[in-house]
Amino acid sequence: MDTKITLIKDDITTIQADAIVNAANSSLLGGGGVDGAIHRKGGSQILEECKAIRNRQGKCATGQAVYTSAGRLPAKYVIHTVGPVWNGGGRNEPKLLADCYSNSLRLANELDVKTIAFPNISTGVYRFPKKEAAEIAIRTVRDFVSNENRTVEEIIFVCFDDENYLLYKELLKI
Ligand code: AR6
Repeated sequence: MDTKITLIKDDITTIQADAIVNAANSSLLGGGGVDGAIHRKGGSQILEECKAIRNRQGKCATGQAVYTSAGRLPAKYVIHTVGPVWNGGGRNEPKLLADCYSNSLRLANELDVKTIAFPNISTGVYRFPKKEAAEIAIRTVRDFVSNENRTVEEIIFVCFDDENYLLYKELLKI
């Protein structure tokens, strides 16, 4: 399949994709940053579904992904993934960040998702260096598209801050 990889600078809660990805924490119960915006604008339905997941499986481990509906957001699903907290890079952070992208895309395939939007996972409160995070995100998404993808036709990187947007623009050469 010919999958498009695109870039925009926007608020991910406004994106009309089949799935948007949330940079959650392992509690799945909300927080600040993009997580706060998704729960605030999406309404209580998302939190109710997150609580049901907690009751079923407990916390969500770093690098893993789960999904809920998107409540009042224009998307169909929210895929919640837990990025690593940056602790200097020696605690498997790069692999765990790559896992966030590949596990979210695997879930997207299971859900028959055609368009998916990613925020810049771990590059806010979790302090992952932005350039390294962008390189990992792009490499992992491209690998997935070449090797595993069945359903996704467009992957959108949604940057919120100028620094990330310019980094992605440079790395994607678009
Ligand atoms: N749309 C798109 N991107 C956004 C938005 C938005 N509305 N708001 C922020 N960003 P962060 P993390 C960008 O801190 O580092 C939460 O409290 C932001 O510019 O949201 O993975 C969770 O509950 C940054 O580039 O997530 C966790 O506890 C990127 O989203 C913790 O933060 C990620 O920043 C997760 O930290």
